[in-house]
Amino acid sequence: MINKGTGWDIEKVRRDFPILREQVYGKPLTYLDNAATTQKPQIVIDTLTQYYAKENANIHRGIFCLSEQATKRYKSARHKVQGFLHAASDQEIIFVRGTTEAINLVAHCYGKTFLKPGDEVLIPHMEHHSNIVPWQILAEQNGIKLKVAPINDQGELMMEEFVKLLTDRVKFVSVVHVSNALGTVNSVKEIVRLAHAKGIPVLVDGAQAVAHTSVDVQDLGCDFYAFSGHKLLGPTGVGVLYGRKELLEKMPPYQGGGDMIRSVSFEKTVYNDLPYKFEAGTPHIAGVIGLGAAIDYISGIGLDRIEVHEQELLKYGTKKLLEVPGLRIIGTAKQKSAILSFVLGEAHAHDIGTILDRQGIAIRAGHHCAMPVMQRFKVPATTRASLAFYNTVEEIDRMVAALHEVTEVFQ
Ligand code: 7TS
Repeated sequence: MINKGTGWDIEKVRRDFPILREQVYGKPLTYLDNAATTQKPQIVIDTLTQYYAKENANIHRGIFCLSEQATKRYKSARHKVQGFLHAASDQEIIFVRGTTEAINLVAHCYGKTFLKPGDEVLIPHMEHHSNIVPWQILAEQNGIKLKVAPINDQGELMMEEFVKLLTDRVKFVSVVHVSNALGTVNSVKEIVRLAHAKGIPVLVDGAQAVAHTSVDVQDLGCDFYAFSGHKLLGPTGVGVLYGRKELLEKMPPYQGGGDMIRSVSFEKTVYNDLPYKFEAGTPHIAGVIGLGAAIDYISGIGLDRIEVHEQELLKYGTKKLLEVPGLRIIGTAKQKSAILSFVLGEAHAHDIGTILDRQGIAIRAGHHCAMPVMQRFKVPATTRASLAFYNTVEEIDRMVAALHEVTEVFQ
């Protein structure tokens, strides 16, 4: 069926994802846990298989054909990421294991070098643990202070409070683009503008953004941007840290080893140029090439169309969920991505998850690695459906019907 808003045939799109044809307990798989990880299109799976079956060689070192080819493909993937993020240079694209490693890299290399005891790092209350704990480790080791900007009952960052907290002691701001627990889309451009007016660098955690909206790091103006390949239809174990060249050049390396050096002697080691300075050792070559294929695929579908489709699903899903007796949505920001977090009467999220699982419906139950968000909303956990462009209205109907059954069980 052709969707009027997006002009695409959803069934055709779904055929690109072999796992969507799978059954669970004899029921069609209804995959609604895309914030945890997205499914992979056939072209990404084929790219990985092809690489290992026909092209496998280490990069940057062999003078033989396969190694040169692998090096070329690795480089080409970096170029694709540069285009995807609209970065000024591919030297600003560092391949890492994922968002978590990217943030840890910045906390370690930038934080340990440029932040002094008493300096403050400001984050919103809605952050994933991976944008909290690295700063707490830095606080323990370097004596910096972590400051938290409050969120309102809709799950939006309270901008007036944020501005008040942005004092002269704040030397770094780290903020999620899209909250994985609430779906809130932060006004990142405005946050960057406010911080930069005071000379404060900003890191953006883009883990939940890149597969759902188009990102232009130069337009946002941010200094660092982090994301994971596996949440963007790509393989696990690979991700990206974008960093402004000027800052990356000033930062010391993250890890030492092969590839990150130009020359080594026991007296003096000279580090390599960007981006290699931050890529010690053999990288996840297949993963990077697979991520390149994922970027080609998603760009072919078009993030503008993806956004239209997902916003339609969000609107529909919100309306249908609110028809379930006793259901309360946690996270009702005006600017919201297609994430539906909710609590349902007295039913525990894990029980809901188990009941839905028996119907082949994969959703997440728990704190979503955002325990402070649960504390803010005074709930132990939420049930969360997180949507992707290959999800359908029928899948939402299936989930909602199962939730009606849950309410009957718990009455
Ligand atoms: N930041 C955000 C906003 C996230 O949602 C996640 C993962 C991460 C960072 C960490 O990404 P990783 O790839 O390095 O692990 N979020 C989730 C989730 O919502 N459910 O499972 C993982």
